[in-house]
Amino acid sequence: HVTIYAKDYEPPKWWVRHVDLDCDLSADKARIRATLNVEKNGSHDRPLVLAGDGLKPLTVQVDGADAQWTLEGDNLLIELSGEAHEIATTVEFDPSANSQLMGLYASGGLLCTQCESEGFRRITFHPDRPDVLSTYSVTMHADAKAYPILLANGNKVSEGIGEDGRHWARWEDPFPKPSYLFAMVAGDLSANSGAFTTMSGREVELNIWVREKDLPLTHHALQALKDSMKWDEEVYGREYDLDLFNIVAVDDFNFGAMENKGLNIFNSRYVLADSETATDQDFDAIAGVVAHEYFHNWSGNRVTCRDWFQLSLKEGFTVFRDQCFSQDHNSEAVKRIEDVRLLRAIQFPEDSGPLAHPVRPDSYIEISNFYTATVYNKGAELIRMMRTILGEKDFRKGSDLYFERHDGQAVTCEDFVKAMEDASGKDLAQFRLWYSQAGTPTVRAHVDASGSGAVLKLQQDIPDTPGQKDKQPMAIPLKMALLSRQSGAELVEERTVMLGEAEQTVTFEDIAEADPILSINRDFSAPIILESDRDDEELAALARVDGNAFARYEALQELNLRALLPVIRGETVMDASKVIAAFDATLSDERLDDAFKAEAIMIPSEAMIGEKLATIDPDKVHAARQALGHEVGKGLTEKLEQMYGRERPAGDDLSVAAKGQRALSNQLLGLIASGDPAKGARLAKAQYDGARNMTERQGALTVLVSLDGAERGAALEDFYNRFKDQGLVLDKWFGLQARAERDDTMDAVEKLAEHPDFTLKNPNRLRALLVNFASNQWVFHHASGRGYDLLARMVIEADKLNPQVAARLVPPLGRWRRYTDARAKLMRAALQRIEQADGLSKDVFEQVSKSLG
Ligand code: B3K
Ligand code: ZN
Repeated sequence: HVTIYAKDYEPPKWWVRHVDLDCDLSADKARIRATLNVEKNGSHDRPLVLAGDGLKPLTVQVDGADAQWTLEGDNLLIELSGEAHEIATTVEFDPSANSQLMGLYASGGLLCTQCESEGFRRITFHPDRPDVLSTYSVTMHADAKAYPILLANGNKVSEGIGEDGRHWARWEDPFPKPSYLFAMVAGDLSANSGAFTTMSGREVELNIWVREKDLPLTHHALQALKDSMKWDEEVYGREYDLDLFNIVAVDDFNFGAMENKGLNIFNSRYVLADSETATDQDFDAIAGVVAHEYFHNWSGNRVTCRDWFQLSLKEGFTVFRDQCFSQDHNSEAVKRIEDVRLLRAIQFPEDSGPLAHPVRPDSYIEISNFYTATVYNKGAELIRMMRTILGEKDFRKGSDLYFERHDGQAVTCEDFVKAMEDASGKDLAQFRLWYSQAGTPTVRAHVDASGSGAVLKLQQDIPDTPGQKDKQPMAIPLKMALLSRQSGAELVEERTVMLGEAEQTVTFEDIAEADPILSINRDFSAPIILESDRDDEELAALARVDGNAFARYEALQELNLRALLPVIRGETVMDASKVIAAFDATLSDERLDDAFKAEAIMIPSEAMIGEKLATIDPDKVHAARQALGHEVGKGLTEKLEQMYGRERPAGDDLSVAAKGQRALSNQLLGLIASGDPAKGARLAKAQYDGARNMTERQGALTVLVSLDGAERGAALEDFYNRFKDQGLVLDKWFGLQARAERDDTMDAVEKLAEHPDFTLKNPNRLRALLVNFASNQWVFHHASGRGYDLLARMVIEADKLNPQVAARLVPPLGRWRRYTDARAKLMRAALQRIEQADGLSKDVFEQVSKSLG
């Protein structure tokens, strides 16, 4: 398998100015005739190289005449004599045999495409690299009955009836685009349609295409689309550019959704929802993904990536944009807390493990493996830090300049930073290290106060990562304040301190109090690990009085960890008193909203606790976390039950307040059950039986699945019978059981993998069972190694069908260095078994070989 290096980038030898496709489509045969107008780039005598993946050319013509060609591996080479030519090729393949779900494939009676990153070469021969931009015209022919709706990018310009019950449609996309944004869909679809009038007064037709029976589930997605269009006009001055915007939902999809120009294709889980079948979290995720894909129209499509090493250019920026959209439509602090939790749960482990890579990677074997939390979520943090450093006004100037300067181009992360620099006049030279240096910086912070002033001492340290050692200090923006211990008043008002040296001190004068408290990395202004020597009293005070909600949450998390870690290390027995007092104060604080309280009383997950340990013993982590939950549940019984007993909002009320109330209520139920499992089971079963929406139902079941007693089985059985025909809800049934914290979960997961409703062919179903299972630390790391065996077996099986999805299951095994010796050995053995499997894809090969290290 070949490694591709960023440093080897060369501009394309040939441009493709226009692509015309004629597609004859049926479920088991697609015949694609492509006509490319190519033009030499500069002066050279190199042949035209068109990438293919599993294709054989049936015909190859140059300027209308049959031409000489050769195949080099999968690639088609054609010698050309002039400066510009018309190249026509024909290929045929079977979409129903495409289990990789890349290129053109069949899903639930539909035909649809997925091209990012390199799927277009599975449809036709083409350079298939993002710096080759072309206009497209596409003619689709298909059976009119089986495929009444024919969609592609851009606008439909003509359509007609053919012979033998077939029909056709012709689409044109006037905006030059890279091939990864190509899309077409054929199927029996119905639309929930709407309209949006843009800021310059143009009317845009909006359609959410689904199977007819699913139409009632599309309202939320359509509203989210309208909200996104408005938000991008207001916040970034970006207007939609075509007269039509289509979204299609498909059941078999490798990830969340895809931003194809004018024709977004979505995993149906990010489109379909009503309150009976989707949780509040699902609703919010739908809005977030709809926004994300819509925002790509500017950050990704109008301005795209020069090469795939620049992936974070579009993904980091677009994640940042969707995070801000969701912050503006919900509780701002709570959305930030959720995003940081995700970053810590997924990106931090990635950054400290064998698969660590910079936000702008230097090399890859398979680019699909780099759609990671580092490129996406840490990438978003980089954009957020730039906004913090520049301020909102200059940041907007920078984004305006970026879009204006690069509209219609394929550019680099460097171009983005340069636009920010040019618009603001600020120097971001050192900041650029965030793009090239992998690893999560640790920052140590300490305050010395004398009674007349205070000195903040800061230190940073960036760990070695695979292929990178001895790193340079980074530019780290730290939002901080110094607070009065008594009143919480800001003795030093909030400001952003730039830490740029390995060690640095900041002096504050005229501080009357001798003992101010440090509030730092407010709003998680930098994606770092903070180590501070604040004592428990200081943390408890911060949790109570800090004016920054995020910082209050952080103080609570830290208090939890301080109760847990010494117990796990065997240094002491559990003392939950400080956590109990802090939770109590938080729950009683009337200035705080319910959504925040729900976050605040969440005990860190086992995985999160593990992150804080050099060597993880999952049994000890589990036992300590259970003990803390039990103490807190017992210690706060009265308050928890009283708050849990409050009246609930209407089942279909999706207001921010109602969502917050339900979230809090479900957290309270969890703590009650931790304190008193029997009572918890009773209350949860009652909530399950009386549930008026999926948030209440799933909340109850989440608690029940980890408990003993008859209630558990009864609720699980009811859930299955109620929802067995609704795939997206059945996914929840698999996921909930895989997340159960029980000593028989390992058995249950092995059984579920044999369940008639389980399949490796549907990525949602596969992830529901296996991703949830592999993130259930205590269960997955079963001392017997059965968890590793099961996952390895599944990776090998799944790889035969769908390498991209299989490769995503590997990282949990790659964490072996962090676990106790016996487990580490078993994990390595599982990786080695995968490595030795016949016909391994390059996707899985890359993840496994790097994981073995
Ligand atoms: N750009 C797509 C992701 C494509 C993943 C390809 N392996 C979805 C998104 O980030 O919006
Ligand atoms: Zn994206």
